[in-house]
Amino acid sequence: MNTRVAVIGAGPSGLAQLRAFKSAADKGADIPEIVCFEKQSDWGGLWNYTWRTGLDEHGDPVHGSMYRYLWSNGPKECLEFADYTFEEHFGRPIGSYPPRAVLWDYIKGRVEKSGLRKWVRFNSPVRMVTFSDETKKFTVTAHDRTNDVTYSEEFDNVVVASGHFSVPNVPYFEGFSTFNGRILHSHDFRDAMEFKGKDILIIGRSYSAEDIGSQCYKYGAKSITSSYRSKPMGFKWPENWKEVPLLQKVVGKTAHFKDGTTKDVDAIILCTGYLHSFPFLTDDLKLKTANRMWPLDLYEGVVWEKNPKLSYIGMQDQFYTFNMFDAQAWFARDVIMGRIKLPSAEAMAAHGAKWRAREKMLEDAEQMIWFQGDYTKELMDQTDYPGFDVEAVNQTFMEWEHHKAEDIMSFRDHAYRSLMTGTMAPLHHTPWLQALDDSMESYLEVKGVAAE
Ligand code: FAD
Ligand code: NA0
Repeated sequence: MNTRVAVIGAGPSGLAQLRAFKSAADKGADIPEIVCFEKQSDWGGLWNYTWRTGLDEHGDPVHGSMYRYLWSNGPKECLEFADYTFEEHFGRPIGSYPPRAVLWDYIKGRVEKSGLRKWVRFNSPVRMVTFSDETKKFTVTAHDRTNDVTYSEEFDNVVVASGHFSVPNVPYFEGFSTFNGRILHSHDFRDAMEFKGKDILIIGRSYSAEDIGSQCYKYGAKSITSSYRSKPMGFKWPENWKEVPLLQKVVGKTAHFKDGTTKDVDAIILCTGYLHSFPFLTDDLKLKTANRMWPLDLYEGVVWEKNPKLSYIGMQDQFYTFNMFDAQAWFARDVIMGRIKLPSAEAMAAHGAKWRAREKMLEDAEQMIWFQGDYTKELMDQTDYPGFDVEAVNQTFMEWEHHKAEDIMSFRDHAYRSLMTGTMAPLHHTPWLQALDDSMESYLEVKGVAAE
């Protein structure tokens, strides 16, 4: 094909896009030339851990939001690639809640096997993307950080896969500027050991709040107070963890809450979510949305309706992750290659409006999971992505939810069956609360024998 496609970002979403094109090529299709621009020096997106906070080695904002000791927050069976299983990668079944390093290895394994590294330009943040109505082409301007050269190239299509859990949403509370302790956003949280023996205040009630609080508990924080805006998380917390209504102000080290209670704290961790941010896109190309299940203006959650030569992968709030990104990438590929014909602009908008109407009716996490499962299935039905049993994945998510409700500190001690291979995962050798080493070597250790 005499066309060029730019993919922005080599995280799970961008790599899904590369794999989608490679899979078509492997089946004999004539594919476009693919150039993937990646800001970091390696691939894997958030799963590529960095100790840095603030600015990276080049002075650009650090992308990474992941921290040490992070273990998957959902069963790996729910995110497994349909075309590259955990068993294929590790050569045997492994536990259901792998730590970050293990998942990073898995993500990399698929693209390394496919020989896709040559498609990626590392250390290359995209600075600007414009579209010409005249030539119907995009101009992508990137910064080659290795040689410190900024250059522009033309592309027929652009796929934005730059993630949306990187630019922190940082609210202000009265007294922050005179607080006698540390205030940080979860984006800058790296090591729970820092908070050993400390009284911690967490603002927020979602996954970062739950998991960073749990980390701090696990690694010896003296107390955890989590402060919610809308409603409590409602898990059965350990005795030194209290949920309180929203913070009103801090005076010195004392936090004051909406119910009139107070607590002296050493550090405040803002687990207040992230902003969708695309500083490299002009307004006509820019997705503007909160973190939600159905952002508008994307046909099938993927194609930019105002200019279908542009696609976005992974922009939804996520229960489904890696295999949903795959389903999206296969869809984007087939639109780009002309295999899927898009309906009229009106029909695309009406289709999105229908999903949005259903999204508005969603009342809890379980309904959101079924919603996202149906969406993923709708995408898979339109391409040759090797489909999987979405209903069975949903059921696994349901079990996960129930295990969390039973005991938030031990839900990771359960194991589930692969919906791709049918194999039951083994129970991990050490309960999560006692497993302080999050290395891949430790996780893959079998009965005291180190993995090769
Ligand atoms: P990212 O992983 O963010 O990757 C985006 C890539 O784009 C990065 O490599 C970045 O460097 C690059 N990029 C950004 N801007 C530019 C630019 N201008 N030019 C070039 N490159 C650029 N999901 C799960 O399934 N299980 C989990 O346990 C889990 N844990 C999580 C924990 C945390 C703390 C966070 C924040 C998220 C977690 N997630 C988890 C969700 C996560 O969003 C997905 O797993 C996944 O990383 C999303 O992939 P992505 O490629 O869309 O985005
Ligand atoms: P996340 O928890 O970072 O997960 C991102 C939260 O912020 C909501 O609870 C919201 O409250 C709260 N909030 C926002 N503004 C606020 C304000 N002004 N005052 C008080 N509270 C405020 O972000 P969100 O968007 O889910 O929640 C924002 C992603 O990271 C998720 O995909 C998650 O899966 C992933 N993650 C995974 C892990 C692990 O796997 C760990 C951390 C994060 P409200 O009241 O609106 O709900 C281990």
